[in-house]
Amino acid sequence: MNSRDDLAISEVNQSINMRPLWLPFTPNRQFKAAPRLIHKAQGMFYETTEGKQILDGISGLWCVNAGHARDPIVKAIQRQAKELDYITAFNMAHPMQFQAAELIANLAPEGLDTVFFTNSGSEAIDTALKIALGYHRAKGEHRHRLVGRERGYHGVGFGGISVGGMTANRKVFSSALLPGVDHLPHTHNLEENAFSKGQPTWGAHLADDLERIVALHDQSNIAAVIVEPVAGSTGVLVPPVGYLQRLREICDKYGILLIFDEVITGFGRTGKAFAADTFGVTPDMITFAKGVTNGAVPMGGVIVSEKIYHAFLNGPEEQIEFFHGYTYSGHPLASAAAVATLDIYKEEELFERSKELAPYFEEALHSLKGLPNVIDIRNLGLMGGIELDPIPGSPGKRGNDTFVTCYQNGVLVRAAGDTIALTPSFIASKHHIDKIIETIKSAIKSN
Ligand code: PXG
Ligand code: PLP
Repeated sequence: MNSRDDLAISEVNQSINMRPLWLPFTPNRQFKAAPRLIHKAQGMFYETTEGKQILDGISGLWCVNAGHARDPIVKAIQRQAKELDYITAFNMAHPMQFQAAELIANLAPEGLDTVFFTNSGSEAIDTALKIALGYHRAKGEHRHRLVGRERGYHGVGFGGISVGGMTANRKVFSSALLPGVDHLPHTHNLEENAFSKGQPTWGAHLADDLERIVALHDQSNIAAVIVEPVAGSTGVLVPPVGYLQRLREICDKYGILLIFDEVITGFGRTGKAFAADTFGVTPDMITFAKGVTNGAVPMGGVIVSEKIYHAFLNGPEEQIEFFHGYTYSGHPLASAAAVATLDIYKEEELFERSKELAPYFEEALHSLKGLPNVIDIRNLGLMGGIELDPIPGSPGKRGNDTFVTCYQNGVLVRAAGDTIALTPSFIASKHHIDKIIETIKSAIKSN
């Protein structure tokens, strides 16, 4: 048998046995028939196993905010692997995870000061939902109901899909979803808000639906509301002006915890550390993942308010306060990657750079208005969505075809159904934005 090194790069794909791997969120048969394989990344670019350069228009998957293969992060991971590979997270710890927690807490809005580590966004959501239930119980209340939102994405755990609102992710599992969950209406409305730049002006009143849910179940039963400040996965839905403020007010009125799922919006995506800062609304908890390590090592977590953390500290000191945790919570490699990543964000002022680039990105995106089948364009910070008119009877096909054409032409975008999502790294130059937009333009014209 050939060793991999003996093979020409173009032969590598054929030499791989693709059968044993089940790829996530992927049409496996179609993919394996025409695979897209990446073996290297640097800065704004991927390299395919055929040696072709692909401009990354989506920061990996909304995570590589500082660009690929950043040297200080690579070195920090290497150093950490050599020094301490693993220590149990239960009743033991290592110094780096405290440093990571402190840096994250320092970036978080005032009052959110305690970090619980997980390994992914999905685990962060399950953790936050459990903290919400535990908080009310610790206070002697038995609030157990949770409120999510239509079209919300909160990962793929049973908690996350229960409060989430992505039909395809829920329908097969509908008999096993958490009980006691209501959903707010989503905020997407083409008639009122199509082609809004930044926050749409119509729709703050949609938050008032929470009043209806409170009236239905009584406030004494409702533990928490969870929303993405800007819905990402569903195709970039920007909150209407005043909407998040209204949610905060209603939660305060009834003693309901407000959770912002900032797995995508965290770490500079909206121009500030968290979308909570961008919108001037402070939740009681923030879930994060992705950008915390620049995508280099899996890590997620929940940032909770002082009030929540202290509510758990009500038993004897030798008693575990929260029966929850993961084998790899605060893993040394992830913690080292997080510290190095947060240092880069600070040293290179990347959140400011994200903010500075946003107006150029906005103009470039909206230059696609008027192209065939473009029915909406939405944006906030370095998040953009271009909604295409679905082909009748084949929802998602136009989006997927556009994604494939862009890839063939050297640009990676993401199709969320028929919405093309763009989320460039904060190190992108205007030239990169231009190339991404030009490639999408010709793909839209040809599909
Ligand atoms: N919450 C939000 C808001 C997310 O965007 C998760 C939770 C789950 O994180 P993990 O690490 O468990 O995947 C996410 C993840 C897309 C896409 O197509 C986005 C995500 C995942 C998969 C696809 O935009 N975001
Ligand atoms: N399943 C079994 C059998 C386990 O022993 C464990 C952890 O010890 C888990 C699942 C959970 O794994 P993790 O802590 O990585 O989430």
